[in-house]
Amino acid sequence: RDARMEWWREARFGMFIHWGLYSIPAGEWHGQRTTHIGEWIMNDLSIPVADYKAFAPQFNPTGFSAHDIVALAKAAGMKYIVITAKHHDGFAMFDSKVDPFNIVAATPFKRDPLKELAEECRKQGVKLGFYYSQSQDWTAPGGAAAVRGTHDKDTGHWDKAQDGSFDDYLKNKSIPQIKELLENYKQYPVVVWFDTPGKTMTPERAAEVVKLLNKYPNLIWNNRLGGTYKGDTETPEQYIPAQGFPGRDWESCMTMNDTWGFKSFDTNFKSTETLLRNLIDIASKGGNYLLNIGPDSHGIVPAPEVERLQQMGQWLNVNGEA
Ligand code: FUL
Repeated sequence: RDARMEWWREARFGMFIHWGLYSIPAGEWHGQRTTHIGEWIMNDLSIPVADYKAFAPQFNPTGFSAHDIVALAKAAGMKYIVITAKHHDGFAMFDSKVDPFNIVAATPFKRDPLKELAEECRKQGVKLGFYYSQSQDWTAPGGAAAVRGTHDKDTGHWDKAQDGSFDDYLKNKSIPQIKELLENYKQYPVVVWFDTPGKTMTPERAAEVVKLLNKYPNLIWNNRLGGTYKGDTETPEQYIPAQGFPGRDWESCMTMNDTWGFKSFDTNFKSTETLLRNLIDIASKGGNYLLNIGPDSHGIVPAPEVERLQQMGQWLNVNGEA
């Protein structure tokens, strides 16, 4: 098990990418601005399923360049990338035969960014992992939703179209899509990053996912699958643990501004100096820094993010050790 973690322990610095349909509303829907993180807009503004799905035919991010993103990660000194393959909104950013609500089947773009990233990562020598929201899915019938605001107190749902059986969702969408992700990208993913299991991911249900994961002995997965599984890595979010996690591998994931998914009006960026201090602090405590970028609806990485990553790389070139 330790040999499997070796590259990850040495990596120290990775790129998180939150990118999906939520980059179209970019924090604002029907004149209302969300005060929360951009990728949660469907839930926070109670957007009906049909309206949210209608973003797909508008999604044509022709500015996306896997080459440039991988090169940017490398220039920053990052050793791996983790991208949202499917976030809580249920939209797959990859070619999925399991469910047509995906970037290849439902958009004019028709390209699979995960495939393009996998090819570039292979060429440029960067590791690639996939984030997958295994439990929350706000557009698939039966998918879980964190209970918020005026939504149903049990299911968290706000639209009849969300009614359904969670077990059917798990069996017919979530697990089959995880399988697609594990099978279709050659030597990637090396990491699967689960999220927000909630109470729906019981030990029995999580065990169904683990059965699949166990077929990939080199795979690293985090502590957010659910049930009683601790996974390989602790995932402190938006903070640096004062003492690290003695005896555990860990990775602080953080944003540069105050959102993961692109928000057009969030300009509250941390300075390059702060980001470098975070990296050094985390590395000194034995952790990894998974620093997020949020490409816009054209697939373009916001300029303040590019600038900061380039500056971090320049500093590391002079002062870093690897
Ligand atoms: C959270 C998610 O709900 C956020 O949207 C984001 O993906 C963050 C990294 O994890 O729990």
